[in-house]
Amino acid sequence: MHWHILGAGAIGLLWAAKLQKAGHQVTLILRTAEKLAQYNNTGCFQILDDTRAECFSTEAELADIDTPINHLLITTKSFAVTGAFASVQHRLRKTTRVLLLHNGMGPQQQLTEENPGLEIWAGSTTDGAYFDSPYRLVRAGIGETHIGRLSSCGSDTLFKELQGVDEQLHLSADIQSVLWRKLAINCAINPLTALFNCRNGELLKYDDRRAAMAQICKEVEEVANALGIILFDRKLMEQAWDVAELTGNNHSSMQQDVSHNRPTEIETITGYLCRIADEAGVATPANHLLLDAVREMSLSTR
Ligand code: KPL
Repeated sequence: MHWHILGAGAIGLLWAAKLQKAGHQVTLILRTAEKLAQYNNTGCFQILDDTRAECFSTEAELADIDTPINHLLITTKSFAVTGAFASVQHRLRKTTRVLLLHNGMGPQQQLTEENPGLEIWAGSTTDGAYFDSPYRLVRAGIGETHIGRLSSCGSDTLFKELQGVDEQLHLSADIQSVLWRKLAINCAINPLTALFNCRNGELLKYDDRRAAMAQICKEVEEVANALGIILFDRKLMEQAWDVAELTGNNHSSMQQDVSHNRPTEIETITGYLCRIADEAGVATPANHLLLDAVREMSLSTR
């Protein structure tokens, strides 16, 4: 298969490497001529793990050319997904398959609704990697990736064709619930770490932070219940506590975005939760407060 990847961040490059190693052809789609020239200067990216560094010479191009795209993977920040999709829409065919692998919710549902004839998949991953210099990625942990088909058209053969790409890749028959579980954890941790400017584990150390987290979790559970979505087989607060503890030393993605003055994913995390809650008539005052607070702190993506 030939995969085009939009979003050359950590997850995009990890997937480029996995796909290439499994024998697929990969092309990165870069946003600007400047980025393309910068990438072509070295013409490759590196992935480092505990034992070795591997180099991947992956092709790269801009979105606005005309060659068709058969398999499209979007790994941009969630607020950039619909724009990224639009930038290559003229290159998609009836048979194109699209896989969306990003945080938050909203773009997956929007693109599926707006493109009923297209086979659209979504996924959620706990894979971890970070850049220690441009195009040099350090593998921080091997996680699991769950993918599932969102569109009613198409079939599940894509999953079979992706086997061999990642041993920790799983097919989900209910990808909406998988996305909700990730959303629930992100609602519980990300905005609070941004607000308190702290590491994930530091949410658990103070009474006021724990109380805020418990209230957020309670409201998220009420929304999920109203929609008939089963989150975890225990309280969300217990699950989120464990994630905060396990990733205790990490700075959440939202805390990092705020501290580097970058746009945050608040609109597709707490913003999505609040919008769905309002539509379902479920009160989420603590999440609304947090949404307003993080909007005030971060660059607008609305
Ligand atoms: O997914 C995360 C994020 O930072 O976006 C958590 C689970 C909070 C880990 O840091």
